[in-house]
Amino acid sequence: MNLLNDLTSGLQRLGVVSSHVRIGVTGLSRAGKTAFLTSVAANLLTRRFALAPLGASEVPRFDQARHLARLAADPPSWPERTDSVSLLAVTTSIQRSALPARHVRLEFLDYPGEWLIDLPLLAQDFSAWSAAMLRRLEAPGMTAITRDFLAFSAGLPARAAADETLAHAGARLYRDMLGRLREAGMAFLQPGRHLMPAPGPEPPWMAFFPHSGQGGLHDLLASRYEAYLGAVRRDLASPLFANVDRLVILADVLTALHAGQAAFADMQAALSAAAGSLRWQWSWLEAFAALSALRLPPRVISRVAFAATKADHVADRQRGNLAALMRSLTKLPNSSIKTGHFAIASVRCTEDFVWTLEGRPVSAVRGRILGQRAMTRSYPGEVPDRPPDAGFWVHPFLALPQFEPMRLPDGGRLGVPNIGIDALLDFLLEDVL
Ligand SMILES: Nc1nc2c(ncn2[C@@H]2O[C@H](COP(=O)(O)OP(=O)(O)OP(=O)(O)O)[C@@H](O)[C@H]2O)c(=O)[nH]1
Ligand SMILES: [Mg+2]
Repeated sequence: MNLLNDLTSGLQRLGVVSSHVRIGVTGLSRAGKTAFLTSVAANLLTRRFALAPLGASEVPRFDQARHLARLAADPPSWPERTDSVSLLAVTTSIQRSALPARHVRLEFLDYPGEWLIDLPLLAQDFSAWSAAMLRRLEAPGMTAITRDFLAFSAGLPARAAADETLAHAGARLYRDMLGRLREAGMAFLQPGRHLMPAPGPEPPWMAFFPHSGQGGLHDLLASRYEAYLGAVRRDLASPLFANVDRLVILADVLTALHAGQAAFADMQAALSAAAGSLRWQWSWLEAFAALSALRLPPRVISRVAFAATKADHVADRQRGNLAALMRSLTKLPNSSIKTGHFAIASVRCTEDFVWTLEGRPVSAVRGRILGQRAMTRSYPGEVPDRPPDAGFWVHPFLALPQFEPMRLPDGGRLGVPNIGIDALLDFLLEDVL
């Protein structure tokens, strides 16, 4: 029976009878995940793809129609924040010469960014994580927000006893601080689920914070940390996560450039930790599957597309640099995963134009700011093609205006104007379509 299953699934994976591809879309908070999926779906629907039913799936449906209707409304509006996983499926049939038609089903999962942020935890024990986290909180540019928690932490005796009141006070202080760091544009905020707690009453093991002592309090927090990792592992081993073939990792690199050196360094650390943990995560899953002989081995991620989003904030001439910058931020350890790097705008808001600034022509963009009638010009600065050195931060990268999406003709049924989505999908699906 198992052999038969293997054979059928093998044929399916080879795409002889049908292909079923699951694509995870993730990225740091506000990276543009929902806008990306809305645009991908709208554009696929103009090309012989149809929305597919989700059957008995336990994952909520990605509300494509609603997101698209908002973008196509007059005036248009952006999607609301999302804080849970959702699923979008599309299908098509491909007919090639004399071969039977091949059925293709693409499933896209909109993952909250916290999922990505928690991956690197799986490779660290509590002491290693605490040391790394406390170090990050001491970085210049952070201390205005982290001061109170760091003072609390420094005041704890190294051999503090296991004390529930203390554990709770510390956990509350720590979580408030994470929230404020997020508001300040930081992204590498672990544990991610502390900012996105699961619905329902909170289990006691959620109450922990980084601590570098050696006493009973340390052991209590360490056991909670392990319980937390257990929840992360259970998520990953659930069929929902384990069957992902390909991944799209989005990052709003331009906003991080504007937010300044500390925020940029933080995003860089988050992206490289996430990229670094990809290989490790999947080898863990394989080991898990080998133990449970009743299941097929989970698929291994074969391709990852890293994309810098909102690239319509800069002119075409700068987008090559933006993609190169994304490449240098996301080096994967030697692995068999194919990677591609892109600068994209899922929902294009601007057009390029040449602006004469102080007698010199610069490649700028112009678009309508949300709620305004007139066009606004914008030239935020030169995009560096690698992580910038200290000199770059002397002249700050300017703020990015909140542009309004271009008006969509025909309620979005003709697709969504974008930059670079086709190239990204070509890379991701070239062996399938
Ligand atoms: N100019 C421009 N802005 C964009 C684009 N895509 C997203 N944005 C902006 O980025 C914001 C966040 O986009 P979302 O798609 O909601 O991001 P998200 O990653 O789903 O955010 P969360 O669900 O809150 O984590 C939007 O409200 C827009 O202001 C784009 O292609 N161009
Ligand atoms: Mg979202």
